[in-house]
Amino acid sequence: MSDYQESEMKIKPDSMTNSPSPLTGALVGLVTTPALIALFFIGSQFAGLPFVPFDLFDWIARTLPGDVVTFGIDTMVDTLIALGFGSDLDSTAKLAERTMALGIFMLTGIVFSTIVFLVFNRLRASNSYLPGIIAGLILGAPLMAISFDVNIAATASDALNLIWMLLLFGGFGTTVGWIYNELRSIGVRQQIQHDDAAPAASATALDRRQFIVRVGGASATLTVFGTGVGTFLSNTFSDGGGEIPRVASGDAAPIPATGSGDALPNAGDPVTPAPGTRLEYTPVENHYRIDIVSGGLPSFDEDTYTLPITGLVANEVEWSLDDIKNMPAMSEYITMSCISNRIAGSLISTTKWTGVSFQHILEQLQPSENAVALKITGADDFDEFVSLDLIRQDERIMLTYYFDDAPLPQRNGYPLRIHIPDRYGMKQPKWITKIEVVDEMGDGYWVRRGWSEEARVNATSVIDTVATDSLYREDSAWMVPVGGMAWAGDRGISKVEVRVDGGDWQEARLRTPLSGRAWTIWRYDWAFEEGQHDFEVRCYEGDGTMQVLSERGVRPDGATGIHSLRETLRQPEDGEAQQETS
Ligand SMILES: Nc1nc2c(c(=O)[nH]1)N[C@H]1C(S)=C(S)[C@@H](COP(=O)(O)O)O[C@H]1N2
Ligand SMILES: [Mo]
Repeated sequence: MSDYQESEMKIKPDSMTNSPSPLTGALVGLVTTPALIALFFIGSQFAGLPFVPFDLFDWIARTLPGDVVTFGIDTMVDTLIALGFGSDLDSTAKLAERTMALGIFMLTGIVFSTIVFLVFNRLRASNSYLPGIIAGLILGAPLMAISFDVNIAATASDALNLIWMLLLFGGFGTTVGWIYNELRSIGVRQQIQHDDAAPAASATALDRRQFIVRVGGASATLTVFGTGVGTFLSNTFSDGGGEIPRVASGDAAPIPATGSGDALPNAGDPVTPAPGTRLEYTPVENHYRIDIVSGGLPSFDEDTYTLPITGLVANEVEWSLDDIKNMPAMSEYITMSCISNRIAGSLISTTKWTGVSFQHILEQLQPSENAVALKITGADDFDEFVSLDLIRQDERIMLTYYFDDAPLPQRNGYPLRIHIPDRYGMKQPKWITKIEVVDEMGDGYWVRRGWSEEARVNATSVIDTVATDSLYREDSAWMVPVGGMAWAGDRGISKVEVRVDGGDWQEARLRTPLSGRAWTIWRYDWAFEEGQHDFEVRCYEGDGTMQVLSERGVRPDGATGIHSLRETLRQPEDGEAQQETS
């Protein structure tokens, strides 16, 4: 017998107790998973490969009851805003989803590594790579299935996606297995060097700690590098939009026009927006975006895209984009809002929509007697139902292909989306891939998750600005322009009122809206006194109905309540004031 064999026999019982603990396994998961995420990120940015952390989150969000999901997201949004990470709800909501997605994936990696350590200790796994690879593939199998199920963004081929995921998960398992083996062999080496168990244990702990620190350092380097490279390669994770674009103070603003250069219909209106009011016509790249897609966007080819309309009709069709654009077109200036938009939130925008009336489409389909609704499905499996009765009553419901005189931006639903007047965005699928004519109304994606069935928009009014940098003098009084918007879907706005410090309600001036389906910009110039003041606003719908004043959160029927702002006003020294007049 050699010395080595002798000592191995001797240390065997001790090395059992000296195996790396499951807690060490958790730590290893904590330091290695970021590198795995970074590699997925590089792959998604560089080669259109799937970003599995988002796929996993999408899948969980779809599988869990909606209440749980929205509660989670709402809580996260509140937290992020409280921590000062977001003022703008649109991007904050996305940030919240992504943070959660990465958190869940981190947890998955940590749990995985913990289990690997537990199981390897039990099995007294051999010093080879094989157990690690197998463990990685066991982790990868369900995640790969999920990714194939939900991912609509990966542009690489299925074969490539599969190979990439096998590589990364296999590699991850191998790495964790290798680290386990290294840590155990540190323990064994220490045992050989010291006969006395106690000092050996502490030396082992020290050496192991150093080793994990080194692994962590390598992983951190890879993560930082990977994230940097990925971000450099593409900015597809950015939502555009963000801050609400506003009317500048001072210099005369350029007169806005649509994408094809047409002047807006109210260009000559004498009521001009107060400086700081949101732009009446949202630049299309600033249009808000909300959807269930947390990774890359669905993409389609202009030439090969077709829309199948099937089911209870005399004529099933499969139209190309050209077929649809050759039908009689209609355009309108339209304000759309998300039902999750809080009072004065940024999930509301206005642009010019162009498309074809669903009445015209129905004529061509010839629905059967028993046909009741359209089931419209998007590329992300988001779906909603529209009743045929509603379409027959309202020729404005349209299959939309243009925003701002140009094909829909990818983020806003290219190539096709539906417009339904007076409804929140949740009723209006983007990225339409198919339409089925069915004999029953059903609940759409968010309705199944507890949100409003009707999703009719609530009247809302918002103070965008108390223009403290655009004070001016009128006769002997100092004036401050106050302004914002009011909106009540297609019901219109007949009156907006402002009050200051709880005084009497005063009528604001209204700018002619871009259309009967667009928000109304209002303005109220107030002769102020120095000091701190509270401003409030309320509006009336076209038929004189006052907006709901009581405060209510967004779920399930959309927010209501009064918007208020507190501002401190100070008279400028003579000569300091802007030459602003209304
Ligand atoms: N395919 C699809 N369509 C969708 C959604 C979605 O998640 N997937 N979200 C809806 C919601 S909740 C809103 S508010 C609007 C937002 O449209 P926008 O992103 O163009 O502003 O899209 C609607 N259509
Ligand atoms: Mo929405």
